[in-house]
Amino acid sequence: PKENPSAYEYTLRMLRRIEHNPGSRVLVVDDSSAIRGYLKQLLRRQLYEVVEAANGDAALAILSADSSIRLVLTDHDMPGMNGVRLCSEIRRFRKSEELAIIGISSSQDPSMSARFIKAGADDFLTKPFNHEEFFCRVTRNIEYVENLCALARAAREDMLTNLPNRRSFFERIQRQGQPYALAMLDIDHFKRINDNYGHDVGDQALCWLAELLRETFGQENTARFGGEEFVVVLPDAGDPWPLLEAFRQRVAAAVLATSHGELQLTLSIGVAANLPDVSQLLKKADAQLYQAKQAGRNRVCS
Ligand code: GH3
Ligand code: MG
Ligand code: MG
Ligand code: MG
Repeated sequence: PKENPSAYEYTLRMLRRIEHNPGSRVLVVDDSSAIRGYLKQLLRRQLYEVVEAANGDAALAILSADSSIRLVLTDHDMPGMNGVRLCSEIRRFRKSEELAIIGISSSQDPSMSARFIKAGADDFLTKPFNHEEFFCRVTRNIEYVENLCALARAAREDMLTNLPNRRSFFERIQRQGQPYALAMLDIDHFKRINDNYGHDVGDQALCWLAELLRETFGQENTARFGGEEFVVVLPDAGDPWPLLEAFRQRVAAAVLATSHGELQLTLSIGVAANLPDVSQLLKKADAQLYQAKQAGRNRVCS
């Protein structure tokens, strides 16, 4: 048994990483263009996309504009802001869960690595370094951040439709405060779709509806609340009924193509607006949804 992963195993890991995280990028910060070029060439061998910055200010500007960067490699001695200071500045707006930082320095100062890590770096490399060490530290740090991002996403999104889930709906309310109105949408006789066409066609119908919700109200204003039940948040004051009625009509008129041929479905919708807290909004919308079902389905009650 081998103690270290072989080159073959590393290549497999690298390909798996690229397959799952095609957009991960690395930012290289160094005042020397020769060193930036050298690091870039090493990183490209591992198939990372590389972005360069010649100083701390440029690095901060790039990071504020590009949230797909997963790793920063930074030098310490640079004109203007040094690398340790840059780490503290980055940590003001990018947590360790979304971005790793590796400090790199040739300084003989034995406290250099501790200073980097106290300022928010995750790891440290002393120049000159050996390629294998560089490779291992970069891979380890990127994998760590990518796993955390994947976990955060799994906790936030429904895995079938990729809409925000119930937890994320309540987090959003906590963050952004009380919405003016909300609607609860439930597919009519959805059980029949499953029974007649199979569960996979039911899944296709849910995905189709999720896409239409996303397109109409915006991903951040929607959530999959339960099986075939969705919630839409309407932040703007104004009568929400016509918006939901238009959506209901659009769904009722649509013919969706599934693996089992063409399919139609209808929605019952309950709407609530202008109440003091979100639990009252949900309660009212739920009661209105019940009314809509009772009154014969395929309608909006408010
Ligand atoms: P109603 O008009 O009263 O809402 O009737 P309904 O059949 O839509 O309601 P009911 O609550 O009886 O059934 C909901 C069904 O949704 C039952 C469940 O199997 C199905 N369901 C829940 N989650 C999923 C899912 O992720 N995929 C599929 N295919 N079906 C699901
Ligand atoms: Mg330097
Ligand atoms: Mg239903
Ligand atoms: Mg239901």
